[in-house]
Amino acid sequence: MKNMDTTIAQAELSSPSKTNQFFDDVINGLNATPKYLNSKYFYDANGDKLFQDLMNCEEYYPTNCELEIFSEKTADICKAIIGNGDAFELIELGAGDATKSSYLLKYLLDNEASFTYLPIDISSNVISYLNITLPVTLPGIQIKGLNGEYFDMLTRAASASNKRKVVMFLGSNIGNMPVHEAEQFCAEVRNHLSAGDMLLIGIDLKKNPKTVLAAYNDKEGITKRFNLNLLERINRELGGNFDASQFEHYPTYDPETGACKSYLVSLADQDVKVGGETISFKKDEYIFMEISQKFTIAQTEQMAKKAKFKPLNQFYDSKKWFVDAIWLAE
Ligand code: AVI
Repeated sequence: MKNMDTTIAQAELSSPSKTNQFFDDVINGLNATPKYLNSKYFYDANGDKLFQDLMNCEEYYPTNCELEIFSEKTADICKAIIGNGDAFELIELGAGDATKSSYLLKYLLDNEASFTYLPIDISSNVISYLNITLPVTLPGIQIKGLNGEYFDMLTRAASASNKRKVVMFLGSNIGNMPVHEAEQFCAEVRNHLSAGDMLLIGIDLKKNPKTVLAAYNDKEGITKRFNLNLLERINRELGGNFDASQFEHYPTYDPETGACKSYLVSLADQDVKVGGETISFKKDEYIFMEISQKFTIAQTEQMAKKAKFKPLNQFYDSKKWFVDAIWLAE
């Protein structure tokens, strides 16, 4: 769960090098024109809790759509990844609490598929949690959690065995990268795989623009707090003095490009201190906070092909708002 990821993110940021990286990224982003912050820093313990609340709020549809796919299409997804029945490694990038993948893991175990589950997470807490809990909830599972950066761990997984690999990257996390970065990310995953390996990727699709915008502009104001929390996190961890009440959350969705973007807009001319640095804001100046890109199916297929994957299967929720696609490494 993102919840766990982020509780974790905070614990792990307490190491000096990670705190310095956080500080450097914040200062670089706030000194840039236009100003930006990296949404990967949303997930401290508070951000984690807020994301959990978001996933339960009425307007935020992606989590429920993907859960529906994993719970209703379990057999079809598993058949596609089992293929001819050879032993394989099921690798999950950013596994969190493995709620969605547990549907697949249970089906694979019940059907005596020969596989090892390798969750990869930047958080050692997540990995310890999965190593301990999954053998209890899913008896018989072979699990080897890998704690570290995605691509370092993929390299390690690839060199540890020559079994076929099925990589999962769920939750439309791919949408939190600008399109060119998302394409590079998919190409990098492909570079770590061999022909015949697979990527199972969860992607949020273009839909009625009002539905998308509402998901990032919920009535309860959770998304707003989720964004403002990053300013508060900078105060807590980097000695900042942001006054969150002097910033307004401004979400946008462009149905033409599929880019859903969040900004924080300064309500006044103001100076903010972060560590020893002073950052000046003009009234109405904005900080770009996050992109949550939405795709057409044609765009997902184009992304697959650019990264040298062949799109094999597409599994949709009943509203066709979200897709979990299987791409074959050629
Ligand atoms: C984690 N990620 C896919 C979420 C999204 O939909 O972009 C993060 C989020 N931001 C605002 N609401 C949810």
